[in-house]
Amino acid sequence: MTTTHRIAVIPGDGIGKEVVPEGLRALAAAAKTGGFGLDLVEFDFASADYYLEHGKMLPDDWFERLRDFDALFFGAVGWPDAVPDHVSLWGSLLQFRRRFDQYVSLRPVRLLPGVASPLAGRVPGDVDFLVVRENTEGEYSSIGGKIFEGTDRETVVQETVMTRTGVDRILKYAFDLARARPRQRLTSATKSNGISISMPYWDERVERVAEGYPDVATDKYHIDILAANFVLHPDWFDVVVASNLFGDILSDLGPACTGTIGVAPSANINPERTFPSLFEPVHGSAPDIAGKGIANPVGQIWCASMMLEHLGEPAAGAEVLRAIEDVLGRADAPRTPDLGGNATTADLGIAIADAIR
Ligand code: GGG
Repeated sequence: MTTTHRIAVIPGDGIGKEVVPEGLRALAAAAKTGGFGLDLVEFDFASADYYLEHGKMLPDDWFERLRDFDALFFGAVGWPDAVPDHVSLWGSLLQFRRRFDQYVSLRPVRLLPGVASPLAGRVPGDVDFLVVRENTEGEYSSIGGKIFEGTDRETVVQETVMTRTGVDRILKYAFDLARARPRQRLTSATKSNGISISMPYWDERVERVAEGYPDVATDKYHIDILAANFVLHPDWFDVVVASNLFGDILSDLGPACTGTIGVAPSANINPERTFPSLFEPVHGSAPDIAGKGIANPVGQIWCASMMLEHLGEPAAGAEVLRAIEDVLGRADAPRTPDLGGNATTADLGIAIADAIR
């Protein structure tokens, strides 16, 4: 009997609406050759258009409507001309991550063939690591407030939240990943010299959890020098675990070092599979290039690969990634402007879908 995967498709804003169709094109090709079915249902919420019509980013029953899908395939959110950024993010993506307990944000950083990297002399294979970002707490809290607004004494406070459960579970996920990889290295991002309560606590939990993984070589760097080392020595890293904010920054910096953030995927994972996981490119809605049809679809297509692996279709997932590498490695590949060419989003998306066997 053919397995059919039920996927909720949420294009969102800006270039999300342009790259999601290319991700779906690759998924359809992978389903055809892989012999499985896809039941796709598209939703218009989590977008500025929806907000302008309804005064909110999501319908009241979004949780019930999405919870029984096998996965969520998401584009990008944010359209600052229409919705303040913190309203669009907190009103959509952060709700999904929290209510569906997608506490792992997994973000691969890899030098791809045919993608010119600013890292002189490095070739594919030299840079291949994973950023594991804590995804439900940390610096992304809405706890805090303002007092004396509009006066000279105006004061703003916002809390960071680290729970033992939240910190330990992301660390264990990262250590398990590191243990399963050939290099068995884990790097922790900290800033315990300046952030004097939450970050020493993070370090303490890293040390405690590491006791259960004597086979994994563990080190830590303050976030400032770690960012510098992403640029100077990206080949040092294997699995990098970070709090919500540090992980967000590092997972944009990593792909930028490998040439373009346009190729970077991410998986927001609920490891227990109680709820659906969500797959979205690292990039945002990119209002500066939206509507021009020139966005790089590779990040979204790579998300399709990660989603297939998560859905129990590892061969199909690997085939989608192979097709990406095959096409980008060709001298005559269609290249979007961020890759140094003048191809359209669809040109590149079609070439990759056609390469899926
Ligand atoms: N596809 C990713 C996206 O829409 N990102 C918008 C954004 O601002 N994300 C911040 C975050 O990932 O926490």
